Amino acid sequence: MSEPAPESIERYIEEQRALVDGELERLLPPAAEFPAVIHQAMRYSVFAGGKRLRPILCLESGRLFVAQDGLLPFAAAIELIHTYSLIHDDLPALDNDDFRRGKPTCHRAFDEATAILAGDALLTLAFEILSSCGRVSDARRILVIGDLSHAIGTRAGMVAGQVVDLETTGRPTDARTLEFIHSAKTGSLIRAAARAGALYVGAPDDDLARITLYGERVGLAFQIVDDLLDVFGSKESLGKTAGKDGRQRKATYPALHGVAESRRIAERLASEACEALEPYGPRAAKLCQIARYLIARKS
Ligand code: GRG
Repeated sequence: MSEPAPESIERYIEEQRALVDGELERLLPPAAEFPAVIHQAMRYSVFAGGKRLRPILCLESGRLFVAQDGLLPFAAAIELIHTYSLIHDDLPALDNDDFRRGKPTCHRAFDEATAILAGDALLTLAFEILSSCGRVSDARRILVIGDLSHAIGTRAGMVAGQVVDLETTGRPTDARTLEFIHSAKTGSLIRAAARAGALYVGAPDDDLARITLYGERVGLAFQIVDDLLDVFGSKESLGKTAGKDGRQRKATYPALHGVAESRRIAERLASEACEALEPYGPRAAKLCQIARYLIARKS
């Protein structure tokens, strides 16, 4: 599969990020709208930074099948769900973090009650957007909403991963449980983002299965790299506190498998993600390049 040079994929991702940011700006209530503090907090966390990986995957997977732009509000809604999860993950009762996306966390910049409500509000707004925006049949819209809801819930979804993560912190954790935590906590939303694009454009089952495999591999690889960055990254490069996993005695890939093996696993997963899309040839080059870019990232 012919792939664009890394510098061109970086430029492409930057362009897509700007597209998503424009849509987020359009969809979020203005900061001054009553009651202003909640809209300020929502906007603060959404626009604090962020790679916009999940919306970009959603857009790109839709484009693999059909050239269209009606998917943009769906992609932006996925970023709102992701930002909700970050705000709640940073709360004192969960990870108790002071920095996110290079800035004080939402509960530090505002207060804990506002941060909880801002997370709730972003999650709720996401589903309002998913149910009303875009140009898609009701049947496909419902498929995407159902799929995303499942991905962030308690049945092998994001909340399930977070719960098992909390339960296992400080305890010996086997490889299977660790894979479950990472795939559920982080992988399931990434997988659902990739699936959302394909579902939105009505991709047939065979195509959906390939995109699902791609999203699954990218999602797990992404969290393994996140574990590695926690060991080797700095607060400046990551925009969040580094070295926390070790201090909290969290189950991570480097802790269980070692650094070199964790990197090998992430690289193998990225290759498997690309292989899943081989039937599409050069059309899938961007998705493949994004998978490789994500495991080489430094933030
Ligand atoms: C309902 C209390 C409650 C919790 C919801 C918080 C939660 C469940 C789950 C946490 C999920 C989570 C935060 C997983 C970590 C995923 C991860 C690696 C996030 C960082 O993603 P990036 O690097 O961040 O894409 P940016 O800032 O670039 O968007």
